Amino acid sequence: MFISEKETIEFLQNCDNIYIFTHRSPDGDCIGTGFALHDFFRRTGRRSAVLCSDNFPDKFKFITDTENDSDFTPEVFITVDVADKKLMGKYEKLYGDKINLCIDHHVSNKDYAERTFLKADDAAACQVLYGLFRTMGFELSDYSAACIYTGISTDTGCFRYENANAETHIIAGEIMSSHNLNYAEINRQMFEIKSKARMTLESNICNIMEEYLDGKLVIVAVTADMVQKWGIVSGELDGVASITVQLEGTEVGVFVKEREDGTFRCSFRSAGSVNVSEICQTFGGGGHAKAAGCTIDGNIESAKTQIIEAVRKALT
Ligand SMILES: [Mn+2]
Repeated sequence: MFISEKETIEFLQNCDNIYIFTHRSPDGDCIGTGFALHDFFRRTGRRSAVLCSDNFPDKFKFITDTENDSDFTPEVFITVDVADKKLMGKYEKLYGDKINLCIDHHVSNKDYAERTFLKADDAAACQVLYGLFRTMGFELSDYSAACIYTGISTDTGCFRYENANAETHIIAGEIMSSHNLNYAEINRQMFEIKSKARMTLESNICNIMEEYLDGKLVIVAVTADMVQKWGIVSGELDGVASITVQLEGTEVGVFVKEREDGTFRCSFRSAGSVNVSEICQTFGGGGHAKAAGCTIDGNIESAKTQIIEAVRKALT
């Protein structure tokens, strides 16, 4: 059930012993929201822990290197930036049907939780959480300011995407003016620093780029064999999807990655007017108009054929 800001604040102010879940393949937004919420609970005398199906990538250490409370029996379950309980990964089975509150900004949110606070116009779940804190009059710590800023910056591609609207910039400005925040260093860590392995990976990615539909569609498909041959470890492919729409003339880019279970994780990006969330929904996924994802079964060739057909339809 979708609930109001007031109801959400009441809930947040009155719960205790909380598990906060991010989505699998965690990004800056779910990590930032999860830990900023954890910081809120901690500073208001409650116990909570942030849980994720996958490990947090090293570059978020400045956020994730904080103590989770332990030794408590969870009573309340909250998801952040999780549009679909499937995205809870290994935690879905145990907790997927028990979520008391979901805080999200995905228009495709499945309304799987008991209560959902959704602001689909917000650029990031971190922006949603910031709005709640602001209404509550809760003052961020420097730490949670860094969490929130990181989530907003990463979900907007460093304030470059269309979702970075005036309100998003105003919020970033508020955070910057009232906190000791090393935003330049955060953005350098998030967007510029690359390992040698990453540089090599990006050149490999460019080499396997395939163009379809007169160059309007680019597919980059990384199979399990390539993952092994290139020595890719978890998290290293984050952000690769955006490379698929960098080539001149591309309208839709799809980054396909074979998972260990043989299914394909497909990340769609749109550089033009195609709504890739709609395409992904036909495959049981979802997301945003310009960035969305889904899972496709079968073999790599049939996955590509399905993608090409779906994009061809969307382009006409
Ligand atoms: Mn997000």
